[in-house]
Amino acid sequence: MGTIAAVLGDITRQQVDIIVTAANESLLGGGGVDGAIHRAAGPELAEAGARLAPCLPGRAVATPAFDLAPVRHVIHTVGPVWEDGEQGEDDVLVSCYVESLLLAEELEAGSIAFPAIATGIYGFPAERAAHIAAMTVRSLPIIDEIRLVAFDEQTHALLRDALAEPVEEWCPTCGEKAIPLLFGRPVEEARQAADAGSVALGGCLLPEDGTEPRWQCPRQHRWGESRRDQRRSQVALHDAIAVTLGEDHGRSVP
Ligand code: AR6
Repeated sequence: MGTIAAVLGDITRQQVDIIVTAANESLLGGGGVDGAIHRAAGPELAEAGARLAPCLPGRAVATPAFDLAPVRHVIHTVGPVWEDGEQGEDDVLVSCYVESLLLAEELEAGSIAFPAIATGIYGFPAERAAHIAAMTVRSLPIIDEIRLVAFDEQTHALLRDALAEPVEEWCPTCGEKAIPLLFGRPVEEARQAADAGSVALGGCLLPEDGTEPRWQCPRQHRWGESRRDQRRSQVALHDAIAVTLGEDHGRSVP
């Protein structure tokens, strides 16, 4: 497992394999961070984007990074335009981070920098977006170095706090503190975390009643989580493994 950090600065100055831009569906460039990235990468970025457009909200596509080299690729993802929070905006924002991370993994990137997608022109509330960004990348730490780049102090503080926030869960039946529950064959690290008592192993088969429990308490009660909270147990799992392995996430960098 690598590092996930909140960084304050200009994303075009980040020395990483992949920079993510908060694009619009045309991929031709625009204002905000997208404008800065297009200016730094040169006009070929818009030409390459046009060949892949349109890109729907929540999706991500990659192009070369042109003049941003040694950055190898720009990933263009389109965030949700904020309406009232009831139009699926959260899910679209989660999808921006997930799709970008999966694409970066396919491109064998060792490092990636994200801006605070959708929090500028698209109007997504900053605190809610920071929480979603942090929880989503913590639930899917498949790139060695992940930077969440903030352009202002307030966003930096929100991201830093969201990255450091412990994920805790208590049993709805008895109130005891829970640990994340893992089904399937555990990788060696998960087995070690289970030996240390910070992860519960559920065995190879999911319960036949169709439920997918994600948490377990010391009295063996098991329960799932709401769709909205889906990623919390995943984050708890990765955190427990990191602690077992003695890794320091180093989650905040000035
Ligand atoms: N480095 C890092 N972050 C930056 C930079 C920079 N150089 N410049 C701005 N930000 P926005 P959106 C921050 O509006 O809300 C474009 O026109 C900024 O402070 O860039 O997803 C696209 O083409 C904010 O926190 O993206 C779309 O049409 C964050 O980046 C539309 O805007 C995102 O703000 C997308 O809007």
